[in-house]
Amino acid sequence: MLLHQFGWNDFFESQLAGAPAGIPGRVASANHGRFLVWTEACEVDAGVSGVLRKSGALWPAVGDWAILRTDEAVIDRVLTRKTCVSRKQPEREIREQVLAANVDVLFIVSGLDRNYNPRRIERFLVMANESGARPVVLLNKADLAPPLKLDLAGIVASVQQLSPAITVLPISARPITGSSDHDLDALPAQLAPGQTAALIGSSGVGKSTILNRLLGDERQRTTAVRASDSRGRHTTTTRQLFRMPGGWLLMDLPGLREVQLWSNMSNSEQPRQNLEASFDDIQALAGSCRFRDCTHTAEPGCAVTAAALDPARLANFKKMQKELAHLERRTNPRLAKETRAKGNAIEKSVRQHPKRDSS
Ligand SMILES: Nc1nc2c(ncn2[C@@H]2O[C@H](COP(=O)(O)OP(=O)(O)OP(=O)(O)O)[C@@H](O)[C@H]2O)c(=O)[nH]1
Ligand SMILES: [Mg+2]
Ligand SMILES: [Zn+2]
Repeated sequence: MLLHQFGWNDFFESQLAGAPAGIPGRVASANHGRFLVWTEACEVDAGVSGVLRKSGALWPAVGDWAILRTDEAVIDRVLTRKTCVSRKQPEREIREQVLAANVDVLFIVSGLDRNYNPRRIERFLVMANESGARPVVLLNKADLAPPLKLDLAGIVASVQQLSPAITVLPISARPITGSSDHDLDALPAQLAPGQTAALIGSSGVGKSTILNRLLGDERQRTTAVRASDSRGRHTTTTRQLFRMPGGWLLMDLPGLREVQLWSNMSNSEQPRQNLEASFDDIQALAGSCRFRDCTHTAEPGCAVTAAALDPARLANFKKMQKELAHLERRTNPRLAKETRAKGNAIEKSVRQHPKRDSS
C-alpha cells in the first residue's frame, strides 16, 4: 500500500514476476555509491552488490526502483525505467549521466531575471522529449516583472510559441504581498497522487525555494544570486526526492552548468526525429523537403532552410543536430558507417537531380 505513495505502479509490479525474492524500494538520494532507499517498512542506507557492479546492468539513480536483498542492505537489481532524464557527462568522455529516473513531469525552471534564455529552454525541451517525461516550463521570479519592467505576458507567449503543446506557468516562489498572482498552486495541479516531478534548470533560478514553499518547510538551503548577472552559487549539490503534501513526489536537482544532449542510440533515425519533435515548426516544414531524410543543412529543395524561421532558433536547432550526430558517430561505429553510406547516396542523388531552385 505504502509503496504506491512512493510512485509504485503496475509497470514496476510486472517486473517482479518470476524474479528472485527481494524487497522493492525507491531510491530517494545518492551519495558516492551509497543510496537512501524508501521501502515499505523503513528507510535503508544501501550499497550495491558486487554482481551488479560488475555486470554493467542499470546503475541506481535517484528516482529508480531498486530490489534489495531480504537480509542485507544491498541493491541487487534496478527495475527498468519508465522515463529517464539524462545528459552527456560534462567531461570529454562520451558517457550518459542519469539525472533523474521515473519522472512523470519535468519542471524546466527559468528565472525571469538575467537567467532568462529561450535557447536554453529549447535545449531543455529536447532533453525532456528524449526522457519521456512531460515538460512544464516554470518562469520563476514573476514578482520581478514590474521592477524590471518586463512584458510578462509577451515572454509567456514567446515561450509558449517554442512548442505549442507544452504548459508554461509564470510563478513567484517569493510570495507577493497582498496578491495571490503567480502563486505555486498551479504546480501540484500538474500531478496526480503517486506521480513524480523533478526541478531542472541553471543554478539560482529558485528550484530549492520552490520546493521549500510547496513543502511549507525550509528543508533545502538556498542562496542569493550574484547581482550583476543573476548567476546562482550552486547551493544544491545532491539529487534528492521529497514526498509532497497531496501525495506526489518532487525531486530537487543541483543547478546545471552545461546541458549537453544524450540520446539512446537504439535506432539511428530516433535522435533526429526526437529533436524535430521538439521543434514543431521545423517538423511541419520537414515534410515538404525534397529528401525524406533531409538534414536541413545544404540539401537542395529544403523547406526548412527556405522558410523564414527565427535565425537564432534555427541556429540552435542545427547546433543540437550536430551535437547528436557527433554523439551518434562516437557511440555507434556501425551507425557511423551507415551514415557515411547514406551521405554518399544523397550526394549521388543530388548529382543526378537537376537543381530546381537555389536554396
Ligand atoms: N525575487 C525572487 N527571488 C527568488 C524567487 N525564487 C527564488 N528566489 C531567490 O533566488 C535565489 C536562488 O534560489 P535557490 O532556490 O537557491 O536556487 P536554486 O535553483 O535551487 O539554485 P542551485 O541550488 O544553486 O541550483 C535565492 O536568493 C531565492 O530567494 C522568486 O520567485 N522571486
Ligand atoms: Mg537548489
Ligand atoms: Zn530540409
